[in-house]
Amino acid sequence: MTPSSAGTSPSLINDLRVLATRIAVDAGELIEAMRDEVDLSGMTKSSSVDVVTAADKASEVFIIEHILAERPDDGILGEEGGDVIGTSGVRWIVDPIDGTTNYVYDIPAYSVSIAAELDGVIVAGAVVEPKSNSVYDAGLNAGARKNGEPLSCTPKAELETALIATGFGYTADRRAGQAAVLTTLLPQVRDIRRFGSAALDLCAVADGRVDAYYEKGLNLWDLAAGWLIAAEAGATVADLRGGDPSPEFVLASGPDLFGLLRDLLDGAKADQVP
Ligand code: LIP
Repeated sequence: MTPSSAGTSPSLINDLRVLATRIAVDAGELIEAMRDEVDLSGMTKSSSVDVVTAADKASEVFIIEHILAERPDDGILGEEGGDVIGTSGVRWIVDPIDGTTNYVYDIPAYSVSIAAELDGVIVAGAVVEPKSNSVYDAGLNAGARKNGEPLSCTPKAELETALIATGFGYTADRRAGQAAVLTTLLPQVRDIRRFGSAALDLCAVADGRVDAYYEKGLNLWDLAAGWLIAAEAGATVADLRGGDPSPEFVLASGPDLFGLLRDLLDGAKADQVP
């Protein structure tokens, strides 16, 4: 369901937004404090290049503890396995460190991403990039902000001068397919950026630092908060088939660019790579 159709009370949305932001800021301070202890031999998950660190796990434990201290009846879905069944109808979707590879290499493009879903609709979210103290937040039908200032995506309406962010999966066959898509796309746009954090890519669309972002193969925790932030900044956020974004595919851009980029990516079979 797109984050635009829930009839949720504005005060609840604001409460969830404030809580997500506060905890994401505090978790960001935690992972920064742990950053210098990280070694490159972090544990791996889906492949030898899909790393997870002690900081990922410590951040998720911290976030879950602080959410449940305030809202003990809520559910939680966490990237590192911190799943909690709730009874309130609110489910928190947590990426304790999005951009873990950047975190391990100390490249300043990693984030804490926390979203609140109510009855299946994302209604509040926060993404914090701790290195630069950048705090993005949004509430359903309540706008998106960066460090308290309102956000708007770009009005870009042509491909030739569009700056496009994207990302790549962790397996060789998917990366080969994604490289083939890039070969089609790159000659037709201004340039490509690969920052390494989907949450920050979506925030970059929201604040106009890129004109669009697409990726195949995200998890819901990579996507949830950034989706709302970009949508509340005026972007269209969807898959290539007229549906909501999902692990299958996400494309986010201003409304006037979306159809052009969707057709180009559809022609390149971007959502059909392995
Ligand atoms: C990352 C995403 C990024 C994608 C990476 C990875 P992680 O999430 O934010 O957009 O390209 O492959 O999935 O694994 O750092 O939480």
